[in-house]
This record gives sequence, structure tokens and C-alpha cells, in this order.
Amino acid sequence: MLTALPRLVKLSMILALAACMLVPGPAYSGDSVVRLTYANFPPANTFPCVQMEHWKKEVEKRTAGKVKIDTFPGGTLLGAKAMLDGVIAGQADIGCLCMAYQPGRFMVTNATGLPLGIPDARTGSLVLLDLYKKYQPKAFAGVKVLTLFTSAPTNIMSKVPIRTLKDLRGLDLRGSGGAAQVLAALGANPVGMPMPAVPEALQKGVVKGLLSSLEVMKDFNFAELCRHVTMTNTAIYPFAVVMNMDSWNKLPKDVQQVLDELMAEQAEWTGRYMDQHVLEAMQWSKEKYQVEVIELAASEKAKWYQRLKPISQKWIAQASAKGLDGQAIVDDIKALISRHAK
Ligand code: 3IO
Repeated sequence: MLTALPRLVKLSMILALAACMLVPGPAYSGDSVVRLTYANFPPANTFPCVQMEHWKKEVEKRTAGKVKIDTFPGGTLLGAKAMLDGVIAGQADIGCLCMAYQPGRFMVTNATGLPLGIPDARTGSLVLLDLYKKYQPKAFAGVKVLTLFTSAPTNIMSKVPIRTLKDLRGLDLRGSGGAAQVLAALGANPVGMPMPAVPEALQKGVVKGLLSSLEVMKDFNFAELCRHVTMTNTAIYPFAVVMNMDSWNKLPKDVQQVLDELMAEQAEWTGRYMDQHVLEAMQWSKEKYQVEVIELAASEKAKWYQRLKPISQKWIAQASAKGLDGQAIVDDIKALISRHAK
């Protein structure tokens, strides 16, 4: 059929084709640049999103522009409890989740949320990472884990001062996972909800306070409503950053290597950032809202810690009922704390 066309037409067709091949495609087509979406559930100024932006910057730098990360803070792509399933389904390539919001689903890693004496977020993050590597929990079988980290040890932020177990009795306080266990053991009434729901719950008086790490006093402005902090330094909240398995498998090997190398580095960076930020946030809270920090009297403290002792035993029994070696997991966490604590 081409032979029937005049020579000039044939020539111009060939030229047009050649021109097409010379014009570059859109900047992100082909496999020259990989674009990945990263979903996160709390607001952009909070620590899970600060670590996300740090990771994005490092990845883009270390892959020399080969990878671009589009971040979605504030639950704009996936919410707190939809995170893992959303990433598995490919609604986001990457997602950051708090394991305490689904305690039964993340049995092994949530053991780091038991009151076992994790002293700070840096230690907590390294302990969680090593625990994950050793046990490779089934909960993450369908995704690639990019990093793990924990909050700092948790303390009570409340509208009323809490100095004794009597002050706590029946008080509606927000806490999830390990923190909810601690609140229950102390005689409070734990109310579970993801962190982004807490500002409204506090405002409406649905809860009178919360048990979490203290940087939220500043980052969520909780200090305005919670003028009292009771130091307990107990249960941490564990987090995971996961990637869709197909998205991971499609990455060039050298990019996978960069992400793998970042895993432990990112855990430690986040822990250090959190520990530092807690100090700043409390300084700010005292200056701006004259927040009172309550240290328990020694005799009172002894009573509180006595109450927390059965929590780990109960968890070991539950884990064992699910076919896990609960005692070994708890012993491993204790050993990892001694190894990583400074
Ligand atoms: C947390 C969750 C989201 C934003 C900031 C935060 N600081 C500590 C946490 C831990 C947590 O998930 C929680 O619900 O207390």
C-alpha cells in the first residue's frame, strides 16, 4: 500500500516518524524516574510526617533524582486504620501506620508497647527494628517494611491534676494498644481512638486527657487544654512504614539497595528527633501555658508500677494462645533494651 503513495508523502512520513523519536517524552515517563506516593495519617507538623519528609529528602538525594516521592500527610490519601490494607491494595505505594491502633493484628511488634522499661524513642526504635528482623511477623508478609520506629515513653496529659491512683479512678483518658492496657491497669477508663481524633475528643470533653508521648503537647497544641502532665514514662507506641510489594519489586536493584540501607538509619534518626522534640515541646508548654509537671511521690510510684506488672504476663499468655513464644519475645525485648540503651 505504501508503494502506491507518492514519494514525497513517503518521505514526509519517515521524517515525521524520526521527529517523534527525537522529541523527549513527558519528564516522568518511562523508567527514568520512579514516582512513589507515601500516605500518612496525622497532620504534617507531627513526628510521623517529619520523619516522612526526612526520608523523602534522603531517598531523592541518594538516588540522584531517580526517585520522586509524593507525600500525603493528614490522612489525605489513607487514614490511620486503613493504612496497611490500603498499601496492600496499592492505593498508596508507601504508608506509615501506628500498630497500637490494631493490637491483635500486630501481636509481635506490639510487645514493644508493654511496660518493659524502654527509656527513650531512640532505644525503642532500635529495639523494635531488631525484634522485627528476628521474628519477621506474619502481619507484614504482604508488604516490604521500609523502617520502624517508636514514640517516646508515654505520660499522662490531663485537664485535671493527677497525683494518686485515686485521682485516676474511672477517669476517661485516651490511649490505644499498650497505652490502653496501662490506663486500665491503673484504674482509669481507657478510650481508644487514633491520634487525629483526639483534638475533638478533648475539646468536647469525651476524654479528660490522654496517655502518649509529650511532643503532642506542642504539635497538637494539647497544652492549651491539658495543663497537667503526670510523669509515668511507660508504654511506647510502635510504628511501621510499609511499601506495596509490587511497587517494591518494580524498583531498580540499586534503588532497593538505597532504601534497605536507610532502614536502620531512619529508625535511629526518628528516635533521636522524637527524644529531642519532646524536650522542646515541654519547654514550650511550660512557657506558653504554665503546664504543671507532676512527679509521683516515691510511695505512690511504687503502687503504680506494682499495678503494671501483670500486663506483660497477660500478654505472654495471649501470645502463647496464638502459637507465639510470648516469654521469648518479652525476654528478647528486655535484652535488646539493655543492648541499645545508652
Ligand atoms: C502519635 C501519633 C500521631 C502523631 C503524633 C504522635 N505522637 C505520638 C503518637 C503515638 C500514637 O500513635 C498515639 O496515638 O498516641
